[in-house]
Amino acid sequence: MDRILSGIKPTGQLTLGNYIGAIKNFAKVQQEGEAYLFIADLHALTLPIDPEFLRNNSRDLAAYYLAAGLDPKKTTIFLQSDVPAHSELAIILQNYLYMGELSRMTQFKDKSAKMKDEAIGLGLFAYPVLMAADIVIYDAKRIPVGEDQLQHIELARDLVHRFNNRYGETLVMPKGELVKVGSRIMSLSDPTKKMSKSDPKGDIYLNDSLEVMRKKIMSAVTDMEARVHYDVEKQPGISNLMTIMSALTGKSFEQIEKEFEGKGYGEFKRAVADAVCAEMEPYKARYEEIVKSGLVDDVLKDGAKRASVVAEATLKRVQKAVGLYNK
Ligand code: AQP
Repeated sequence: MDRILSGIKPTGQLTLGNYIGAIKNFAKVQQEGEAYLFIADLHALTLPIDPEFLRNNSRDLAAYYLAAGLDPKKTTIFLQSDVPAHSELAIILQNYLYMGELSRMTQFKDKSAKMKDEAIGLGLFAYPVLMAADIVIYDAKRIPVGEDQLQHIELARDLVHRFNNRYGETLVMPKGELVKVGSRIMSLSDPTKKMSKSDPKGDIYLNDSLEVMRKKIMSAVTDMEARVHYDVEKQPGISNLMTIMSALTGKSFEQIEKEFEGKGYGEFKRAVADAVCAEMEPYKARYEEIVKSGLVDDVLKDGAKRASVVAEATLKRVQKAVGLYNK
C-alpha cells in the first residue's frame, strides 16, 4: 500500500481554501493507502507567532481534521514537533539543497518580500528542507496538497534524486497530488490572490458563523460581465465562486453555467452561500462535538508513537547511508 502524507501549518484560523484544497480531500484519500497527517507546528515558527495561540491552534487543527472524517485508527495524526526525527533528518538533508534553489521558491519570495534581510529568519528560508524531511521520512509516495505547495514538492523530488544518485536507493520518490477542483481558492476581495490563513483579506474562516460566511460571499468581488461564466482571466471573482460551488456540490462548470444562464449575480451568490453553509453546518457541529469529547490529546499522543516508529527507521537508514558512525 502506498504511503500518503500531508500536513498543515497552525499559523492562523483555517480557511475555506485549506478545507477545499486539502482537508476535505484527506478523508477520501485515507481510504487509498497508509496515511500520515501532521500538524506542522515547527513550520509555524518560521514567522512570528504567539506561543499560546500556536499551542491552542495546533490542537484545534487536529479537531478540524477529525471533524472532516479522518479516522485516527486508520490515519496517523500527529504533531510534527512530537517526532524529533523530522528535525534530525532535516539537519542532514539541508546539505543537499542549495541557496540558489531555495531563494527561488515563490512562497519564500512572497513571505519575505516586505521584510528587511535582517528580519528574515533562516527557518523561513530553509522551510522546504524541513518539508522534504517531513515527506521522505515516511517513504511517502503520494502528497495531496493545494497548488501553492507543488513547488516545494518538486524541490523534494530533486533532493531525492540527488541523494539517491550519490548514496544509492535510500529515499522514496514523492509526488504531489492536487484535488480536481479547488486546488487554489482565491480571496473573495481580490480574486487574483490566493485565500490564505495569514492574509485576512477576503478569507472565509472555518470558525466564522454561517451568517458571516454568507455575508462574505454576498459581498465577494465580481465584474461587469453580468453572466455566470468560467473565465479566470476575464471573470476571476465569478470563476472563483464557481470553483467553490463545484468543489462542494460536485456540479461541473458547464452545469453551473447552464443553471444560472440569464440569472443575476445576487441569485448565484445566494446559491454559492447555500452550498457553503450546507457543507459547513454539519462540519462545524462535528468539530464542536470533537472539541467537547477531549479526544484530541489521545489521538495526538497515539499518532506520535506510531509515526515515530516509521520516522526513526528512515532516519537510521539515512544516517547509515551518509556514513554517520555506529548507527
Ligand atoms: N487558497 C487555497 N486553496 C486551496 N488550497 C489551499 N491551501 C492553502 N491555501 C489554499 C492548501 O492547504 C494546505 C495548508 O498548507 P499550509 O498551512 O502548510 O500552508 P499554506 O499553503 O501556506 O497555506 P496558507 O493558508 O496560505 O497558510 P499561510 O497563510 O500560513 O501561509 C496546503 O496543502 C495548501 O496547499
